[in-house]
Amino acid sequence: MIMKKKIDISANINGIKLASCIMNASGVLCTTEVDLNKLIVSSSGAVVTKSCTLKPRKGNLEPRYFEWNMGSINSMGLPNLGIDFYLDFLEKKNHQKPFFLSISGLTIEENYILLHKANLSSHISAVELNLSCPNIIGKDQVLGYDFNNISKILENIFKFYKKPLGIKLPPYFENKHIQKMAFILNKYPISFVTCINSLPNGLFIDINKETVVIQPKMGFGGIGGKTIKPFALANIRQFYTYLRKEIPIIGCGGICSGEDIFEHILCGASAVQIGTQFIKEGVSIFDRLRKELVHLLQKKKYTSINRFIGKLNVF
Ligand code: OXC
Repeated sequence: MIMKKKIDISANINGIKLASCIMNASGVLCTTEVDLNKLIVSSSGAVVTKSCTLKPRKGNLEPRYFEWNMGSINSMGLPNLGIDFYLDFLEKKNHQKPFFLSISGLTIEENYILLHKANLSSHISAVELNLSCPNIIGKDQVLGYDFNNISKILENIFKFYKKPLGIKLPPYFENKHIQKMAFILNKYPISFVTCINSLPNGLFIDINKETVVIQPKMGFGGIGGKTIKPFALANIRQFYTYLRKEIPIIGCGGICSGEDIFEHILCGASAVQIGTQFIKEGVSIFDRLRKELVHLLQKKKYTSINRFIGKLNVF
């Protein structure tokens, strides 16, 4: 009988141990108690919450999400139950899985208040600070593009915030922007970087009706899914090059298969998040992707994902 070697797909995000490197992306089926309970019992390696604000929010008008075979467009507008709901949920819930509280204050001051609250919780593994929501009506600037302010914000945060902090970034399209952002992040005790959020301000059109497909912001919204994988890979690769090696990257964008996960890791991701494809398939996706990744590693004779993180070859 041929004994198959155990394949290790666990991840260690600065001391936060995930049994599987595959988890949900913030925003996807992680808003309500029902959603979170399903994630807890699923085979995802961690639970990430919907980005929360201080007060509960209904979000933008519907229709606000649309998907086609190659991707998705959304302008959800941060519908969430408010930070107290997520902190209370955790307080009551006895479970072992790493839990990432995603926050996205509507102002910088609101982010500070949210972080003060998160600081008091002994149940969260880390905060993922979302600097990249593209869909807030009346706010044109995605914080992650505001290079002048980020340093000051992080400086203020680390004066009082003592728990692990990850930063969720928007996609960048110029090497110099990634270099600049990495230079800023390298100065702070960041626990991880998640890249990328959806590609902001895309437009999808229904050719029969000759209309846009979502209502908010005249149809403009964040693009996710298969279509954005090359941009996710490029951002991961460049951040892997420029970030301090102590800052792991969580890859997000366009993952539909075990092979896609392999590509993210090869570019430099230590773990991955699933967005659009998780909406399509539900929690069973974590099992499918885990199996596909393990199968691929067996074929390639890798015993652990640690063997090839960032080991992409170039000509
Ligand atoms: N990214 C976010 O950060 N937030 C949501 N959409 C998105 O693409 C949202 O709530 O609009």
